[in-house]
Amino acid sequence: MADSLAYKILRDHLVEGTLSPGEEIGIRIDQTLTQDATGTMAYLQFEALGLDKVQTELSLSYVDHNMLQTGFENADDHRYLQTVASKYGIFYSKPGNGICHQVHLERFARPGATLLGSDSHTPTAGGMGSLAIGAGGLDVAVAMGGGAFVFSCPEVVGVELKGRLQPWVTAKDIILEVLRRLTVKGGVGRIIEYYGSGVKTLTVPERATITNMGAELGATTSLFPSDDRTRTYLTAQGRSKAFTAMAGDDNAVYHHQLTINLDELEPLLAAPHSPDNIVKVSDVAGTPVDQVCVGSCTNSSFHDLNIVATALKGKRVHPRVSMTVTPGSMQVFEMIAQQGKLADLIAAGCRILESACGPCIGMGQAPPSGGVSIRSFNRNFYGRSGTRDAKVYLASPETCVASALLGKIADPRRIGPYIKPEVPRKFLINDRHILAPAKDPSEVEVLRGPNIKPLPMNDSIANNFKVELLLKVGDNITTDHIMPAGAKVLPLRSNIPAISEYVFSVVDDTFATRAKEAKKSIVIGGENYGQGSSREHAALAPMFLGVKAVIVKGFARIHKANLINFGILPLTFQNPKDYDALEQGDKLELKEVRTSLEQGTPIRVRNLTRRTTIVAEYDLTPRERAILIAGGKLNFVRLEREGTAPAVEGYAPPKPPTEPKKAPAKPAAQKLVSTKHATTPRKAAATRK
Ligand code: MIC
Ligand code: SF4
Repeated sequence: MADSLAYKILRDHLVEGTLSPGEEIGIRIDQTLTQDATGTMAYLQFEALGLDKVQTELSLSYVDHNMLQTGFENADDHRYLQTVASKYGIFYSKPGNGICHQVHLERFARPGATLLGSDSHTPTAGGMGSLAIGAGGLDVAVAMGGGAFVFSCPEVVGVELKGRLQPWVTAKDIILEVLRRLTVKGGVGRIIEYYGSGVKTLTVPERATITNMGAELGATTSLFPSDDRTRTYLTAQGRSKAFTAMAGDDNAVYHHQLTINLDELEPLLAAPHSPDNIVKVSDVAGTPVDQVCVGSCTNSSFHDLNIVATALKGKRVHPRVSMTVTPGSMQVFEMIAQQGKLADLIAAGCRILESACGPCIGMGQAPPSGGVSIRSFNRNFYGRSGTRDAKVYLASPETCVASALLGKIADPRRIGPYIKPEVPRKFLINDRHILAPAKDPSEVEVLRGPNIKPLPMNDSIANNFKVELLLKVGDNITTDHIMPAGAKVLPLRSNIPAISEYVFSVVDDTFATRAKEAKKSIVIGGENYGQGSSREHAALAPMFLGVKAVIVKGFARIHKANLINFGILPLTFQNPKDYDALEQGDKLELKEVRTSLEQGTPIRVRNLTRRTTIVAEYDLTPRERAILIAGGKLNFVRLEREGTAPAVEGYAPPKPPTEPKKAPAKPAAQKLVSTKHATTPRKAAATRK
């Protein structure tokens, strides 16, 4: 059968299962990346695996999120990350070197490679034909140890691009159009693959804007072919050897298909508070603007800043607007400096920020009360900017700069003739701030500051337990609701007891106190629960507070995997109407949980307050059920190694080695995660709707 590019790359890396949507598959991971806010946990987990060295082709540790150093915490974490990287064979990109996804695209991504990153925007590298997936830190730790990445085989959505963008209409408008059509849950369980005659009109950085923001569709990843444009980009990055031409077959079969005619697109915006709340710029033009921010991993390439600087040259940012510009990497920063574009931005009144996530993750630049902020970023979730009543819109850098000049939301087609950006024939290459690992690891001492607290562990699951329904939330709850970020909370990412105080604080600041009082609790939610970030803290911290299960109408992929990894039951309502019959404060009893998981049957939930019973289902593979019984993945990996993994119907644990190894203290990487477990299709699970 004619294959999509996604399935070609998956097939090349397949180590478990068969490529059939919904089946559990395992793939070999070539490259990994972490960023600091998820990286500290990932490396603590990697250390817990007891290996000498990472087993991947390439692993990188970036520092780009926790850049404010108002206390010792972030600086201590950076030092831990630098030393742990040096010891275990990982390259370290220093703070200031840039945003992980931008730097990875420039210097490391390669067509056809698999990349697993502990950040949901890892699919940025899909702009270069790399199959790049975001995951929780624990999954990345396992991949660094040589273990397969195990997930549910996605369907592939083919997006045909036709024609050519009109002047001032951009790649950002393409992904906003995809979000308009598919919504923030339209990509769940799917890979979005772009093809068609319009593809060749887009440069690699433009493609990367589209694959980056594919994360907002909830997609497993997004992917472009690797073609002459890719070759040009890699050559300009001095990496022509990394080029391979790759594309889906001409008559590739896609599970779903949509076509976008680029000629017909016009500038779009995502209005507050969701990336799929799409409006035309012309619909809201004239709305006064208080802040404009250009940057983030979506739109901070040389291409983007070049356009912004050229549009601002000799002009002035409107007096009512505070405008920030963030170069995505040291490369971009140095290039705009050398070419005089930085001076143009400064002269126009832009506030230049260091190459990092910054305002995108609430690290400074919170807008004024009730203010309107137009950002070239990818997320405008409620509260994420740091000002709860701010109205954050997402747009292209072009729409941002037009709005900054006029002081109101403005269509870039109004600010003059289109500036055709030149595509650099050669980028400025300077990898001095990417540190290679130590030649002699024994000389490296891993330094841990007092902010780094041991990883809390869960217990294996009980058969019956009583819980309090602590919180009932609606649809599309984001990880920014569950575990907020921002300048105050992010420094606590290595300290679960401290960060857990902020769980759900955006919606209910009594949650942590009530959870500790209740000891065992449960949360109820609607559709697409846990969309957004890969932060496993949104599972780890609730686990620490005693949250035993979450019952919702539907989950986002990475968050569901994180719940499983930390032993929280991800359940769904058999009858969605039961959501209405449950109220905050209800006392519930979950019956025969362990037995049900062993047999793959639904779980009965008795409402002790209302004297009713509902049924909760789950869409879990036998291996995932075994992980939940063990109380999470770390316990499970240990039990599997000891040969005492939980007995679950359909799951065959690997046989323990018959002869002890010569060096038993350091198990071989491949043994850490089974490559032999059963691959019973999800569809066969008794619990399937
Ligand atoms: C985000 O954009 O929400 C983040 C911050 O980059 C997260 C990772 C994190 O929470 O550390 C993500 O996208 O995965
Ligand atoms: Fe950083 Fe924002 Fe990109 Fe997340 S979305 S990696 S916070 S720039």
